[in-house]
Amino acid sequence: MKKTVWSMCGMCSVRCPIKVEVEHGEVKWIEGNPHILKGSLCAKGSAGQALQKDPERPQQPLIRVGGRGAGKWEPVSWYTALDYVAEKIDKIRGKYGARAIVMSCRGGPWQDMIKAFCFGLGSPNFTNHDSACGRNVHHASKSVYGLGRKGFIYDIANAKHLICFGRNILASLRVAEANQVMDMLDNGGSFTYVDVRQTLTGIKATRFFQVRPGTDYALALGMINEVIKQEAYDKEFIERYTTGFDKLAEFVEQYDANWAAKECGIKVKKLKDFVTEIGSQRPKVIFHPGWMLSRYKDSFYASRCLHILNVLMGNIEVEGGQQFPKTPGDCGVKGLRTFSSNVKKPDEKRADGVGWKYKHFDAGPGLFHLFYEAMVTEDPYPIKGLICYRHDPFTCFPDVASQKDALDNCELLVSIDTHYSEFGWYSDVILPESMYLERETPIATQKGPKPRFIYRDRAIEPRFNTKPSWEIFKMLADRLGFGDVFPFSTPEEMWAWQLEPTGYKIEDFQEKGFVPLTDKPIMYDRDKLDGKFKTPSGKIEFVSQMLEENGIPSFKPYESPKKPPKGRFRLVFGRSPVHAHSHTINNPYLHELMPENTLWINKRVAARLGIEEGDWVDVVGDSQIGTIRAHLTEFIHPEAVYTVHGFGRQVPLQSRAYHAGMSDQKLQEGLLQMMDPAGGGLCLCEKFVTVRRSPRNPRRRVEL
Ligand SMILES: Nc1nc2c(c(=O)[nH]1)N[C@H]1C(S)=C(S)[C@@H](COP(=O)(O)OP(=O)(O)OC[C@H]3O[C@@H](n4cnc5c(=O)[nH]c(N)nc54)[C@H](O)[C@@H]3O)O[C@H]1N2
Ligand SMILES: Nc1nc2c(c(=O)[nH]1)N[C@H]1C(S)=C(S)[C@@H](COP(=O)(O)OP(=O)(O)OC[C@H]3O[C@@H](n4cnc5c(=O)[nH]c(N)nc54)[C@H](O)[C@@H]3O)O[C@H]1N2
Ligand code: SF4
Ligand SMILES: [Mo]
Repeated sequence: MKKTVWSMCGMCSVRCPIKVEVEHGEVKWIEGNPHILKGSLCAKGSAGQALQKDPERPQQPLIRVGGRGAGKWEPVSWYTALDYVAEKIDKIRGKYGARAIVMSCRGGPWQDMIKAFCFGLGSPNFTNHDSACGRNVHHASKSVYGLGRKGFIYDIANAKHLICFGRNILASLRVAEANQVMDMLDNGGSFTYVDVRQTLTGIKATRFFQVRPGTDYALALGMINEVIKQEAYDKEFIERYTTGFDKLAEFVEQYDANWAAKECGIKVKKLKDFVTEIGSQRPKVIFHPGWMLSRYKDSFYASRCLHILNVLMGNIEVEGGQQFPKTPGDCGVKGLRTFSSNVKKPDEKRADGVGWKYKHFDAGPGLFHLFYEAMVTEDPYPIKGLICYRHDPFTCFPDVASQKDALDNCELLVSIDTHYSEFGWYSDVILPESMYLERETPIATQKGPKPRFIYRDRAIEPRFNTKPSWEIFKMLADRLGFGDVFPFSTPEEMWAWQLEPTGYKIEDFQEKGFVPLTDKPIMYDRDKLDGKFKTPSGKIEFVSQMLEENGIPSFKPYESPKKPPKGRFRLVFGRSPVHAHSHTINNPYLHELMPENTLWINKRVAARLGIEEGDWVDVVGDSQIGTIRAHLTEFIHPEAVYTVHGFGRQVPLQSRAYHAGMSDQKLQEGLLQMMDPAGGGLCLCEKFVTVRRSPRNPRRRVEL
């Protein structure tokens, strides 16, 4: 029997809408939802079938029987596993209070369910991965607009100029966004790319600045200076909607284009020409503020400057600029019922200090890495349990050895995952979730110019003894006495409960896989944006009241990044278009496309070290060593070496990924608490490593 099922891809965190063709209970074809993505899908999305067929994933609940990380597991039934977890939670709750449990997830459209579980349990400590991802960009955005990172969408397809600072938008991709960039280029748009190395994105760009690592802030300051000097900004918009322009102009006075070009190692004429060009193209100019600019000590300020450059372009609520994401409310439709509306947020201080010790940070998911401190010091109170849903702290956060030391103070570690994560392998219980083709999920709202409700239906039955997350959380909540937070027992009941205020029914999703809430894109009147900016003054704040009140300067004097000592390099990293972080490394198809990572090193530097293309090299941190093949190129700054994140996995049951390539996060020793105090992001690029030819026997995969 053939059927078409509407779903959402689960191979990375973008969750592209997909159409799945199923025949006799088997997935035959996956493509992007034709109504939204015109069929496009990326390589990872196409490899969903391989994941579904792969037996190298947890096949039933597992309880640890040996020491943590020893890999001795007892396969158990769902009832036994859930009873075990509930009993442990209950014991911790009785002894230390529910706040001793931290719930973490990977963010995204369904995090509300996990948040509701956390609050229902009585713990305020809901968190996610973001201090290793977009927190600096998010907080920078809040300081300028009072709105977070997702406070705007970018109308790239209609832009005249897109500028990306280390936002490798065609490799670290979202399908819809990559398509928009290509449309913009086809329409004759300009594209400026800034990186320490050449990339898939850089080679499509119309202008490429290869900068010295860690100098983005200098470049952005130089750009602001030159924009003001050339009067290339939107005076009317600045006058109408912003505060603090004079202070900004005064601050950037010292950072002119000549200075910036020298600091970054680029040509000043190229920089000045760039500013002249955007001056003639504004307001259809978009500075991408970065997705994961949380890498250097001043990335918060670099991102803040990129937000400011957008404002100077006057690009808000215009075609080809930044637009407010429209909500169901803008279409006259009531929003979905949320799970967290069913529970009261516990009235307790968070153990990561966010909201009381760190008042300038968004209390939402807080900052995960700060819980490790609380685990060790028991300040402000003990943390004894960690439940990670769709999150692998050992690949997400640096310095795995320090994380393990902190976690050893916990009495319960649970991984709810579709794969064996590195954290899962170390934890006490693995609760295997059905992979995305084998499960349904709650309905989600996708905001945008044309908001919609969208859902994921089950395409095929689970191959193994796994369950969807909504059922896992429901069953756990039942055991812990707050099952009423999830008042449903089937997906149909869940969807009906969510949709109840909206007036829609699940049948309305049948035709296209989603419910469009409007036919035409919605734009606000650009002359009536008052009330849209959520800063204390209601204006766009170049001088941020929120920062200043918390003793953090709105403008930080520039400090040049340290040069690595002789023989050492700054370790930088990024993504491959065919892998999603670490969890696709073992995927049979994607492993074939990219079985291991390499170390990019500048050709001239490599020659001095006697390293040739393909040689094994040791990359030495403090105590950790990674061994990897060298890739020699002229297209990387000589101060940096680069690798793709996610490799060097140590789960023996993942035969393809096991010790293939090198892990960057293990080398990032000492960075777990190196947080940008202004932005909250971890400074992941502030690590110097030594590189040398490796004596390793190439036939051996692991040195035992
Ligand atoms: N050194 C270094 N550190 C980094 C980065 C880097 O480049 N270098 N990148 C940073 C960034 S940008 C991010 S976003 C984080 C990402 O950090 P992680 O949280 O590690 O993100 P993922 O690898 O996407 O996925 C986490 C887990 O979710 C599981 N998973 C995947 N699909 C599902 C599913 O459908 N259900 C369930 N239950 N689980 C699922 C995966 O198997 C994986 O174990 O890492 C950050 N940390
Ligand atoms: N295929 C694929 N796509 C993904 C993901 C994935 O895992 N796989 N993950 C998604 C996630 S969670 C995120 S956060 C985004 C991240 O998307 P991006 O923010 O685009 O992140 P990266 O791929 O890590 O690219 C970082 C780039 O920064 C460069 N860089 C290093 N130092 C500097 C510097 O000093 N200045 C500048 N200008 N550049 C520098 C690196 O060389 C690298 O090319 O990608 C998303 N998309
Ligand atoms: S970007 Fe690729 S892997 Fe990610 S959700 Fe979309 S199709 Fe899937
Ligand atoms: Mo990320």
